[in-house]
Amino acid sequence: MRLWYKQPARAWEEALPLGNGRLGAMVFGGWPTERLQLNEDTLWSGAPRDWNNPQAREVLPEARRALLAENYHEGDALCQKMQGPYNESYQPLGDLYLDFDSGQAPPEDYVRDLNLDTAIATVRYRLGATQFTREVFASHPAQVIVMRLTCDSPGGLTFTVRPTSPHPSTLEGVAADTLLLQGRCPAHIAPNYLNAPNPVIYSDTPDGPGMRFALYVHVKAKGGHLQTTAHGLRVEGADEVVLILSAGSSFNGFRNPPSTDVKSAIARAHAPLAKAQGRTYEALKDEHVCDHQSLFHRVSLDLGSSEGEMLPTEERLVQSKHRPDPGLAALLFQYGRYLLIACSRPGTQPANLQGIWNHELRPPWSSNYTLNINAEMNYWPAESCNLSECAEPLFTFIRELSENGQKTARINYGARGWTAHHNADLWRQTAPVGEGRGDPVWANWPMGGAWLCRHLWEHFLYTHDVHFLREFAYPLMKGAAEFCLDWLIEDGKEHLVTAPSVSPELRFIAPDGQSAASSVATTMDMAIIRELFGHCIEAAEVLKTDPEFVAQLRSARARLLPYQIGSQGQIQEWYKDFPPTDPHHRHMSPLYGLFPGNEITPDGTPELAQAARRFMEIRGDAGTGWSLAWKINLWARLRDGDHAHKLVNDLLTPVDVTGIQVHGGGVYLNLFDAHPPFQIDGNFGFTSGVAEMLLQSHEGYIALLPALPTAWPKGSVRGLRARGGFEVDITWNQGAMTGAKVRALRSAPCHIRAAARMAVLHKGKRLTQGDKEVRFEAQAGEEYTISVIS
Ligand code: FUC
Repeated sequence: MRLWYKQPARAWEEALPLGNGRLGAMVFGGWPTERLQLNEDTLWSGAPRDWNNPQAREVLPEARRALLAENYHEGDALCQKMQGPYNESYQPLGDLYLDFDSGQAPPEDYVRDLNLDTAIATVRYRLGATQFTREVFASHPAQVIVMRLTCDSPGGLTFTVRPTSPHPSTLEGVAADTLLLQGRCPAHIAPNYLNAPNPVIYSDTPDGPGMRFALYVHVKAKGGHLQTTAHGLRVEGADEVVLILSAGSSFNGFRNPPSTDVKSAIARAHAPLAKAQGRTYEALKDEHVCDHQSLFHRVSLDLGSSEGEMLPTEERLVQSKHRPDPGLAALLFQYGRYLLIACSRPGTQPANLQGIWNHELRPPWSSNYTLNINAEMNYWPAESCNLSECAEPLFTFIRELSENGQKTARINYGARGWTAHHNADLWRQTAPVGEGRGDPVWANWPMGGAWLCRHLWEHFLYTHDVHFLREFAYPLMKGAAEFCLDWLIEDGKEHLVTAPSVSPELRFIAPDGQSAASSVATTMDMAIIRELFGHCIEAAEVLKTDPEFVAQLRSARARLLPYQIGSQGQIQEWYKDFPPTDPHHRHMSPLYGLFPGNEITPDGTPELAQAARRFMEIRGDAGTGWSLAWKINLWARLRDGDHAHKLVNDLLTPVDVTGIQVHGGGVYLNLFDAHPPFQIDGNFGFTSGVAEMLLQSHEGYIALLPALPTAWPKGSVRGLRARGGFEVDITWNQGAMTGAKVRALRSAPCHIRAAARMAVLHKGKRLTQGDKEVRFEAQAGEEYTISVIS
């Protein structure tokens, strides 16, 4: 459970990520200069504003008329008239540099690593006869980043501590051992994909707009002495040094402009520092490791060992292309869990396109929350991989989005309920962006809220938390469904359809030979709405509420335009069988119902499953990082373990740190997912995909090893979660299950399927047995052993 390297990071994408949900650090491990690139998750440009476009409401009926009359280009032009301003960008906080005196020869025996099991990054090297060690971690309980530097010759540590920021900032020594950096973020940033003359705007008045932030660096040295300089703090001849970093912003909630008084940021940064300062390094470290392991240790995965384990991660990645290394897939699986723990904890912001790790003022796609796949993919592994509480930030985000989304629904479309489009940010922006020139194929897509709601329902399915469903989830789901009810229109042929409707983010070739984005009732729109209505009906039944609303949903659901099968036997993407502009496009939108949805299954809907397979064959395997990850999940749902495994391998392709590509996804040397550029969704989608290969529970039963590839003949997994409230362990050998354990988190019927004859044992007593299938009544808190019988 370790990523390790024999040289410092040469690029940001080689540095190792640490995080406590809120604070992030990328550790470079350099010599003679160490760099920790720092983030705080509320640091964004701008402030809330009105993104809605009242003109949209007048344009909408025209757009609908045009699209129902098959005038797609006119429809696209009208869609653009419904757009509003672009949203803001996630911001870096700064960097902590440690400048070591470099008079000597370069270090020997250099190793840096990230231990996923302890969430500690370590750098070790030798200079002459002296051994140096640095350890860094981001503590969730203490809300600080801690670094300890040691060496084995007395007084051997001499360096300057130098915090900087890419933003306008000031640095001062506030005590003999403490530095305070204060700064401000831009008042506005134009997204990186726009050609803007003046893309990064800072206010130049002292109390002008822009998020304020503060970073404390506290230095505790054993031996030697400290001295404040113009650029930082000089440590001279110490035996051991502990640095404590604490940061805060002036974020004032998504509804309000951030305070322009830096005092609130300073107070936020100071409180955890004051507490941590008085504690020993060992106490902080033990508390951190214990907290991390309380989440991380819930799941273990063993896919067998290989020679690759002996290699530095970089070489291992390259070698895995020639020699099978299933352990590397297990490492990347756990890395996804590690990253989710590090960037999404109750009370923090949800994971954005880069989790919390960003060093650029204009990060790719603003380091947004993009809702037509990416933000959702970030949370795919949360429930299945036993990190349910890490999804809390997403749920809060959904509730907050619904507030602005109600206004967007009403102002832009005259609709009830709430909606969100493709882009969202810290300010919970919900309207279509694009300023009248964005391509409707991504901008004019109002299904973000509806898609997000599946996470609320899934949380209920995994936990059976009725209180959560009643008080939190159902009202949000209902609001999203009300919007969809109002958004649906009659097609004049007995069906309810959506218009304008795009299939993210693929344009089609219209009958005149020109490409177009918008049409009517794309397959994905219909799938999302059908699913949301279905979930609302089920939820209302659990809660015994809203019979009239349920009746409305039922009748509307029955009239939604159904799936169609296209001329090549594939799930059809648009309401007509248009040719796509890019047959190998990265988005798998029409297969929403196969994954993340569960409407299409090989047993339940064999024709659709076959058409989904055909769709995947035509689309091909190549894609961006997240696209490869989506395909792992999709092939797993088709129970084709070998094809899923091919994509597991494809994603484990090392990618250069250059440019944006749409067919060349993989991972960077620090195993961050490469779209490219870095986008964390593929890490989370990968972890989810591996879990789907080993266990599925979306069809009313627990399927053990539904898509085990031949490349993983022997292994074990412990602690995966199944819907219904179960925790499951499985072992297998020679490609066949050898046993399993099920722990019931609640009393409920348990229904298991696997390719084996099974007996269920409880406290040594045989409860039942069956061929390929067993059912029993599970009692809360009890463990059941599934043994394979011949
Ligand atoms: C969508 C995708 C892109 C990228 C961006 C952040 O627009 O189509 O590939 O992932 O989001």
